[in-house]
Order: sequence, then structure tokens, then C-alpha cells
Amino acid sequence: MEKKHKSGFVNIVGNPNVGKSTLMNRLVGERISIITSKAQTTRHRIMGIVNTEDMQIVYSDTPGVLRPNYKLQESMLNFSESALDDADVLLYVTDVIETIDKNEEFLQQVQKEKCPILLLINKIDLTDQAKLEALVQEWKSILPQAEIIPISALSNFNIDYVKQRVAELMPESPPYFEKDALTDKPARFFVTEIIREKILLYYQKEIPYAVEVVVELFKEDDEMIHIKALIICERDSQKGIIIGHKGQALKKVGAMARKDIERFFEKKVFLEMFVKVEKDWRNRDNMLRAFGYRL
Ligand code: GDP
Ligand code: MG
Ligand code: K
Repeated sequence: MEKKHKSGFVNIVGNPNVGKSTLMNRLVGERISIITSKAQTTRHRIMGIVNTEDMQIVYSDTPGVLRPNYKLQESMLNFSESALDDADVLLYVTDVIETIDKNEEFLQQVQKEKCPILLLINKIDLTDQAKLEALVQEWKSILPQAEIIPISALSNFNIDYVKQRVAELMPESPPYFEKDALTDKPARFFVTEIIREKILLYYQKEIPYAVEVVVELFKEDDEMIHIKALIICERDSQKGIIIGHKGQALKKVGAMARKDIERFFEKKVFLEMFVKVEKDWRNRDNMLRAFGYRL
């Protein structure tokens, strides 16, 4: 007899920097979500799809939950809340570092959630047994319906067990996407994500949060991929910092990004980057829409 096909949505939620993107990449087995040590790296929802013969698991990585104090953050919060709506399994990620805020609005929404919740306590490589046990007890009282699994996404500890539990919790369903699909995001999206990651790593303070990256050209032939990317910032002073003395800063960022893009597509890449000032793009609805944020 033929085995019934299973498929479902697994949404990864939690506060910034607890390790959601690192976990997502472990679960999907490809480097599809960008990771840095700064908060707010993941602005959009990113999906990663794992296919086997009789199962399709659609993981999605969400931006960290943030209190909206300007329009961009409001839009990012929408992505997180929508992650609660369509989940078959919720992976609520916390770590051994963050202080638990029981009154947090998002946590209260999670408490009302009806789908199965795996509460993943990440970064256990940074703590000891006694502290971890105390943390487990605390979480048991906050989210009694959740199954608590201590993990280390970075050192790949207990990740196979998470995969196994997710697979067991998948409902019977035909696949939602083509079975050879890796992700729902097009190639250009990965280019902007990689460039943004390098900007986050290279520049200090407000620069990473003041910029948006747009890929204007993505042209592939047999030999190479030609990419033109635009870095949009808010002020002339920021443009100066991004470009740097004699263009050195932008050159470095471009070189780092190109290396990663080449590794991602396994192809030679010619990357051109330009910087443009668009005053207050973060507060302008039409600009945000053009960049793909849902408002
Ligand atoms: P996100 O904001 O929740 O998506 O978190 P990221 O995946 O971007 O990770 C934030 C930081 O935590 C990065 O510097 C990761 O390398 C680090 N990190 C993630 N998982 C672990 C872990 O298991 N152990 C340790 N020590 N660090 C981790
Ligand atoms: Mg992330
Ligand atoms: K992050």
C-alpha cells in the first residue's frame, strides 16, 4: 500500500538573536537565512523547504519580535504575527541568555496558540546542567502546553531530535510547493540578504538599520552572473560612510559579498554596487511597499 503524503508549515519565532536563523539553516541544511550577532537581521519571512519522498516540510524564519517604533518595525512585527496564523507546528526559540519577560505581548499570543509548540532552549553550550534545569522548570510554568527541547543550533546538538519531532507532527497533506523547490524566494532575494549581512558586519551603529539593498540587475550566462546592487540610505552623511575614504569601505563590503554570492550560486560573480540617498525611506509607505514589506 502507498504511504500517505505529509506536509505542513513549521514557523520559527522568538526574540532577536536567540538563534532562529542558525537553527533554520540547520533544519533545512542549506545556508539560506542570514546570520549575524546583531538583532533585526532577518526582516522578511524566509521559507526553506525540506522534501523527502513522502513528506514536505515548509520552515519559515521570521524577524525577531520587536516593539514597533517606526514603520519598518511595525511591518516586521506583522511578519511575526502572521507566523502564528498559518503554523502546523510552532518552534518557539529562546536561549539561555535572554531574560524571560512573561508579560511580553508576543509570548501571550503564543500561549493562546492551538498548534503543537516545541519550545527550544538554544545555546546550551553556554550554560551548565543546573542552570538549564532551572530554566526548563521556569518555562514549564509559562508554556505548559509546549514540549521543551534543549538544543545548540551552533554545535548541532539535539537538532536531529527536533527534526524527528517535527516530522512526527506533520499532518497528512499533499505538498504545498513543487517537490524540487528549495525556497519560495527568488535568487535576487538571496543576493540582497548576503549584501545586507556584510553591511551589518562591516558598519557600526545606525548604518545597517538605515539602509536597504535593491538588486537592479541579475543577469546570468554560462560563465558568470552579473549583478548590479543599489544600497539606499537616508542621508548624504551615511552615503559618505558607506562608500568610505577613496571608496575603500564599499570595496571591502563588495568583495566580501561577492565571495559569499559566488559560493551560494557556485558560479563566478561580477558585482557592482552603488549608493543612493532616499530621504526617510523607512517612514514612507510607498517605498516600503516597493521593497516588499507588507503594510
Ligand atoms: P536570530 O536573530 O534569532 O535569527 O539569531 P541568529 O541565528 O542570527 O544568531 C544570533 C547569534 O547567536 C549569532 O552570533 C549565532 O552564531 C549565535 N548562536 C546561534 N545559535 C547558537 C548556539 O547554539 N550557541 C551559541 N553559543 N551561539 C549561538
Ligand atoms: Mg534571524
Ligand atoms: K540576528
